Amino acid sequence: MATLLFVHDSPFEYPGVLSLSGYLQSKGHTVEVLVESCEGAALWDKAREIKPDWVGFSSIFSRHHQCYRLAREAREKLGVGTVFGGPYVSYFPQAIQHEEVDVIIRGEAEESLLLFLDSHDRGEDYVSLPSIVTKRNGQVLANPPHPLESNLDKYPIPNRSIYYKYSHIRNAYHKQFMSGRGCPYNCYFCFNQEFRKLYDIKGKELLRRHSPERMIEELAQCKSRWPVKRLVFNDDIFILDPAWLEVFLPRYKKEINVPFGCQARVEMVTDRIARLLGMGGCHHVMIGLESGNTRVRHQIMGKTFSNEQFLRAADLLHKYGVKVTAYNILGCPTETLDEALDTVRLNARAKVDYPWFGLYNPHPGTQTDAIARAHGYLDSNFTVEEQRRSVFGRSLLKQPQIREVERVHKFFYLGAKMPWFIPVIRRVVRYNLGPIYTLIFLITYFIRYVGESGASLWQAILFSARNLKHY
Ligand code: B12
Ligand code: SF4
Repeated sequence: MATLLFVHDSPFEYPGVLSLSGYLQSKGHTVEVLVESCEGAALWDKAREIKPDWVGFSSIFSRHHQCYRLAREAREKLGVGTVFGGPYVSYFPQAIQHEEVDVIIRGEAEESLLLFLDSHDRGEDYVSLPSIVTKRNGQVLANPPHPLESNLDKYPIPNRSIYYKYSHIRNAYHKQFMSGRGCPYNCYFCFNQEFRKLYDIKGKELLRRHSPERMIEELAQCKSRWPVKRLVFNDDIFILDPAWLEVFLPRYKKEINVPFGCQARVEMVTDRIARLLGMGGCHHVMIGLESGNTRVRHQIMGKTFSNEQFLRAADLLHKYGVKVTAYNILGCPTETLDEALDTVRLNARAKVDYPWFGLYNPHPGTQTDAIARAHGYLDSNFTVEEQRRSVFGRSLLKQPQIREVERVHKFFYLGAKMPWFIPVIRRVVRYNLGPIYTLIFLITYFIRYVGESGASLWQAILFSARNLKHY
């Protein structure tokens, strides 16, 4: 049976890689993961000992350059083929033109990767398998995706030791879980539009979930083997199905009883849901507010709830002892300085506990990106490949007041926690104070992280030191 080695640089578990490895292992293939930031210089020596047939890369937009670099190294040091998957190459299959990318498997890949490894074992050509993008004699060949699996319980509980052999992933404050896949919304800036296009799906077939029993089993198994202080459900909208929560959360409280975080959509936070979450031991709910300005949120980001709905959702969660994390994006196409400050103000009014704040990163192919291009705020020849910037540094858009908005971003936490400071921020951001902005951002982001994660000061310092290079 084939041996597949996943390599990535970031020091945390990737739920997609966990799911793939659990499924492939259950079918008899050998799967290993090596994390560069944990292995350091020993990475390729360890890889050689594993003797992989293929090296796999789980690509994410803005981390894609790291995947290319590691793939070049893999080919040079191991002399084996490279297979890419994950959201980046799924929506940018042109990545196959890179010399170091041998094969791309688009979309959810449990079945197609299994078919690929099976065909390797039989010594057969993979070129006609579903979801495959590859190149032959200078020609790019791309096949339609394998249909989505509707029964997620078909996939076995992943073997987390492929990651938790590393002490700082094992001991990290959050452990990541997915109870379901898919989102029914269509926000203008989000990858979900591209996901739907890939599968040509309009309805609810996109939404799939593990049964409550299977999810409890996975959590219990993890808790019995490793330290679990907090966990996060990374489903796009964890609260999508109140009936599922009614069954799952009481069992979770009884059998798992670990504080957790989850993602929610404002319109779906009702009194019943907030109560259930509070009773289940939910520590914080992450809500994508994006912008506190109605024009920007509705017309540029495609999220059509009102400010009042957001305030009500935050109140309900607070009423049941659940903290609120709001995801905010500053510097969206056409956003002015005052509109950016509206976002700070709304976080303050809602008493958001952990405001998260990034700068808008254009994703070519999305509606928000098209708005930026239509206004001439983004170079027309800008492609997703060039994107190297993190969401914390500078904006790529060339639009009025963008420098001031970038500086509001650095003061975001202070404004959201001390609204009386917002008029001062409005004045200060006219001046270029150089690294002072960065320093304020780093300190306040650190404070935010400690609060939300519950990490000890020492752990938070270690975590920040490891992740500073992503700034
Ligand atoms: C969990 C999560 C995280 C986690 C874990 C990241 C990870 N690499 O898995 C954390 C919180 C750390 C994170 C961070 C970031 N994330 Co994130 N994250 C998610 C989230 C919510 C769920 C991902 C998931 O586990 N899905 C479930 C699994 C089953 O699906 P999957 O990961 O896509 O994997 C399947 C396929 O893609 C494929 N596959 C995956 N890997 C591979 C590898 C091979 C070889 C093959 C063949 C197939 C394959 O098979 C898998 C199983 O079917 C998604 C949104 C979403 N709903 O997908 C965003 C998402 C993946 N994140 C995104 C981004 C941009 C980021 C950040 C860059 C944010 C930032 N600016 O800092 C960082 C990057 C960190 C990093 N180094 O990876 C974007 C990616 C956009 C894109 N087009 O690439 C997404 C889609 C969110 C969005 N709305 O746009 N993220
Ligand atoms: S609700 Fe969230 S996951 Fe769903 S489309 Fe909008 S931004 Fe994407």
